[in-house]
Amino acid sequence: MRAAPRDTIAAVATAIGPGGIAIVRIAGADAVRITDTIFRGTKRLSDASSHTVHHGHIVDAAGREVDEVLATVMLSPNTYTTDDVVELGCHGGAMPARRVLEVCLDAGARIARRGEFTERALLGGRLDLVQAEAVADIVAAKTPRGLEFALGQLEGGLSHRLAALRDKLLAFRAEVESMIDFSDEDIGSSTVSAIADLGRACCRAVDDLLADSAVGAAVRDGISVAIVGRPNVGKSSLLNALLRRERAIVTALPGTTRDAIEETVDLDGIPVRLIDTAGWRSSRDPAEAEGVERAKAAAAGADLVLLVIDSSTGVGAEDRAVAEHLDQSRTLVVLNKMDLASGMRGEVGRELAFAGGGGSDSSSSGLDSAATVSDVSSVRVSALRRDGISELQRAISSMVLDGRALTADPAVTNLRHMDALRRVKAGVSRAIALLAKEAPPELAAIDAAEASSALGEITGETTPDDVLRHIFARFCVGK
Ligand SMILES: Nc1nc2c(ncn2[C@@H]2O[C@H](COP(=O)(O)OP(=O)(O)OP(=O)(O)O)[C@@H](O)[C@H]2O)c(=O)[nH]1
Ligand SMILES: [Mg+2]
Repeated sequence: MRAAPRDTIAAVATAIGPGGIAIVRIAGADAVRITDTIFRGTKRLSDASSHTVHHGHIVDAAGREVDEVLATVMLSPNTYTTDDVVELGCHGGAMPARRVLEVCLDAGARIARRGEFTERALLGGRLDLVQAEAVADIVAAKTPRGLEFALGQLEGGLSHRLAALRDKLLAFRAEVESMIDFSDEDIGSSTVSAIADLGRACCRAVDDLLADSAVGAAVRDGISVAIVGRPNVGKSSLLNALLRRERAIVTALPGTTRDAIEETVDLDGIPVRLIDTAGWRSSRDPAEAEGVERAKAAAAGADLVLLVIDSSTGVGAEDRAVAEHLDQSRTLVVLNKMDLASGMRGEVGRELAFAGGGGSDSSSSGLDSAATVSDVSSVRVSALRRDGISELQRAISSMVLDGRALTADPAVTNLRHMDALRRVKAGVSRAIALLAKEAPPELAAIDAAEASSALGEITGETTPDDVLRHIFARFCVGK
């Protein structure tokens, strides 16, 4: 994968379908020569200067006109892939770009793999792996906030901070390795503690990078929230209230919702996939029974569960039966129909026993302040009147972000980066511990080297090829 020969690749770079224009991108050593064989314009593209646009027609091998195009010529090295690139702006729609691509392939270009243009930018040293991944994040961004984070990453925000960490880590490694060459007498305890200080500085830098990464991951990848509860408590009404439109059918009859309904909303920049589910009850109707099974599966798979209770009737046996399946730490109780409730007071925690994550009577959770544990997180709303919905939204984000501020601007958004950074810290910490125990410095050097290699995986220096392939498989063709 690394030493890819710069053969000439081509792909349609725009989405297939009706549109104003469509672009076929050609990149490689022969990009201009190949395009010249199919381009008829006022001048040959080989005579064109870099970054110029030329009007003309694409013709097939039989000399038939395929489309009228604008050809943009961009010469190496100041191009997206770093090699010569030609972009053919065709008429929009599915056919013109597809036909132009076919003619390019007949003329000697090879169809590009997913993400291959960006992969070449990586191989050409124009982007590091973090920036290449940011390109995919830009394409996949689901909220304006997600786009903002990805653009910051493409512009090198994270790469610069990782470079600073690498310098610290190299200094630490160099000191640890230099200890190998000295005899025990030469290494005083003050030397060891100075080296350990360097290591601790690396750990602090990792902690800084990881701060607010949960926010970053939520913004980049989104979260899923399942709305569950017994029939008729107002789950579908709540979905509609959160979406601010009448998406799901609401009726006064229990058992209205059968299949799970999913919709995504932007909650302070976090793409939240809301899943409205069938009311939980045992039913002989096979369709409803299947719906209940799906509701249980949605609750098990969701990042957060909204357990909806009808506060006009209070907590009953059916509500308790639902709660028994839920993990309290991932559950937010929504007391709906507050407009009807005469006075249901807090303390719902005492009436609900959850499957896990602590409950009203779970002294086994290891927390000694049982009083606070018994108070499950709950929010009062009226889905019908749209009251309390913004409080609910705030409660959702604060649970997802574990109380962290939504205004934080995280450095790290990608789970792969988080995992590698944790391994950097683990390696450095192990090395520090070995030094403190006066173990042979060779052992500490191994751990320090592992930390370095984990850091290199983030930027692409030491990323295994299968991981690279996996990363680029996420890309679109033509990117
Ligand atoms: N007064 C009042 N009625 C509500 C409120 N929320 C929902 N309802 C009513 O409760 C009934 C059931 O609402 P749905 O949203 O269909 O309830 P559901 O939980 O989705 O029901 P199933 O899909 O059958 O499980 C409807 O008549 C709604 O208008 C509320 O906040 N106040
Ligand atoms: Mg419903």
